[in-house]
Amino acid sequence: MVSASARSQATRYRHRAVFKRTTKRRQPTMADDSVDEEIPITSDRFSNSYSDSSSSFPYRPAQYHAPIMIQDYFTHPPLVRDNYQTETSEVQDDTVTACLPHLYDPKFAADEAYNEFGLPHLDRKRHIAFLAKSLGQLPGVFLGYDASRPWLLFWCLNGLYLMGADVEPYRQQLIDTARSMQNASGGFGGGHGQASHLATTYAVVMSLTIVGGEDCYEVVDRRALWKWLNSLKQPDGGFTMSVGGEEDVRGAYCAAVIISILDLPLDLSPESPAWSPEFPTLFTGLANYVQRCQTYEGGISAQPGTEAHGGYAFCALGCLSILDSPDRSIPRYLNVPRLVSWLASRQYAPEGGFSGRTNKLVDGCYSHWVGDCWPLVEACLERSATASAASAKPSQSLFSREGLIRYILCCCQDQTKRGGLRDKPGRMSDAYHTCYVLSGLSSAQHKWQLIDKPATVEGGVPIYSEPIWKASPFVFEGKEGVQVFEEEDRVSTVHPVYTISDERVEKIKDYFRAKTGF
Ligand code: FPP
Ligand code: K
Ligand code: ZN
Repeated sequence: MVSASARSQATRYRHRAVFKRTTKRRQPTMADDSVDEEIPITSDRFSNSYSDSSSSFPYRPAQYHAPIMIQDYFTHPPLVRDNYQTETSEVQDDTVTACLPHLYDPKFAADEAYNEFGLPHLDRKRHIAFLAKSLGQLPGVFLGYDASRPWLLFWCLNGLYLMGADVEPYRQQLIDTARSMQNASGGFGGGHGQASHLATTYAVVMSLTIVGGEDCYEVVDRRALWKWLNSLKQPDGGFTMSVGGEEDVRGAYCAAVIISILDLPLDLSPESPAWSPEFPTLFTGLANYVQRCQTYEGGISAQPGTEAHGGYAFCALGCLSILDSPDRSIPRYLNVPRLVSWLASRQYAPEGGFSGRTNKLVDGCYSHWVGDCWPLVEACLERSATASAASAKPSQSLFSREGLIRYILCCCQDQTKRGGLRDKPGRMSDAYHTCYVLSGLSSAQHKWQLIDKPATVEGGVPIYSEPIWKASPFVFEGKEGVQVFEEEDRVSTVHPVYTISDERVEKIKDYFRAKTGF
C-alpha cells in the first residue's frame, strides 16, 4: 500500500493514462467458440478455484487440456487470487479477461498464423511500416507531442534498428532536426527555441548514436553540453532535468548515459552549484543519490521517499552500471534480495508481462523498464557467484522469458493493418510502446555476459577499465523450457545499459575516446 502523499508526489512527473473499466465486459472469443464440448474435462481444479469467492471472476475459461507445450499458468486465470474486491482487483480481472483469448486460441494448431507453441510471429513488416509512418508528417492530434519530438525520433529509429530496418535514409533529416534543437548554452530542447532538458538531450544523443558516423556525432557541441550538465549537478549528488527543474533518478541515468557515451570530462566546474573541494566530479555522490531512491519494497522511486516504479528501477540500475561494473556497484548501493523480490513480483500470470508497480497492471513497455533490469541484475549475481568458486554454476533466469515472449507476441502486437506494438489488448499501438516492447523482446531472447578487461595498476591502485558486455542467443533447455519463438522472430541485441544497439554504442565510444579535447 502506498500513502496518498507518496503517490501524489510520484505522480507529479508522469502523464496519467487511466485504464478505464469497461461497464460492459467484453466476451472473450474463447468462450464464444463452443470448444467446451469438444475438449474433455479431466480436472475440476479450475472451476473450484474460486468456489469460496464471493465475487465471480468475469471470465472462466473453457475447460480444456492445453497442449503440452503451453503451461496451464499461461492459459488460465491465476490459481491464487485475492478475494477482496476493489477497483484495483476489477481492472486486474478485466486485464486477464482481455489477455486470455490472445494468449491461447484453442484452434491454433489449425491456424497458420500460430507456431506450434501457440504464438503468432512478430509482424515485422507492419511494425516497420508503422514506425516509418510515425517518422513522417503527423496529424494535428500529435500537437501535444511537440516538446517530445526527440523522443519520437528515438523510439522510431531504435525500433526500426531492432527489427533490422535501414535507418540510413533518415541521416540528413536527423542531423538537421538535431541541429535545430540544440541550444548555444548546451543541450537539446524538444524543438527549435525550446529550453534544454535532460530527457530530450538523451533522446537526441541516442538517435544520433543509432544512425551513427562522424557527421552525426559532431552535431553535439560537447563543450557547451558539459557546461550545461555542470549547472544541473546538485550538491546531493543528483541532477535536475533542466535548469531550475525537478531532480530525480531519470536525471541520474540520462546524465550518466550522456557523459559516458560522449566521453565528456568528469571534472566539475567551480561554477557548478555542486562544486566544492570535496566534491570534484560530475559523478561524485551520484550512486549515493540513487541509493536513497530504493524503497522499502525493494524497487526504486523517482526521488527519495516516493513510490517504487519500473521506469525508475531501470534508470537506477543503468546509472549504477555506468558508474562501475554492476557486480560491484549494484550490491554496494542497493539491497539486492529486496530488489530481486520486487522485480520478480512485477511478472504476472497468466499474462506473462510485467507491471510497473505493486497492484497495477501489466503493460508492454515494462518489458523494457522492468525486463531490461534483469540482465543487469543477472550479470551482477552471476559474477558474484563465479567469484566465489563454491557456486560457479551458470545462473538460471530469474524471470520467465517464455512468459514475457508470450505476452509480447500474443498481447502486444496490433493485428490490424495499422501495425505497431502496444501496452495491452484494447490499447492503440504507439511508437513508445513499439520501441520498448521490442527492447524487452530482445533481452528475453538473449543472454548477456560481462567480460572483464584486466585492471591496470597505477601507484599501487588498481584501475579497472569498463567491462565489456557480450551477447549470445539465450539457450532454452532443461528448466528454462523450450524456445517458443522462431529464429525469424529474433530481434537485434540491445546494450543492457544504453538500450540501443551495442555495436553502435561501441562505435561512438571509440570515436570520442580517440578524440583529444572537445
Ligand atoms: C506511471 O504511469 C509512470 C511513471 C511513474 C513514470 C515511469 C518512468 C519511466 C517510464 C522512466 C522514464 C525514463 C527516462 C530515461 C526518461 P501510469 O500510472 O500511467 O502507469 P502504471 O499504472 O503502469 O504505473
Ligand atoms: K501504464
Ligand atoms: Zn506502457
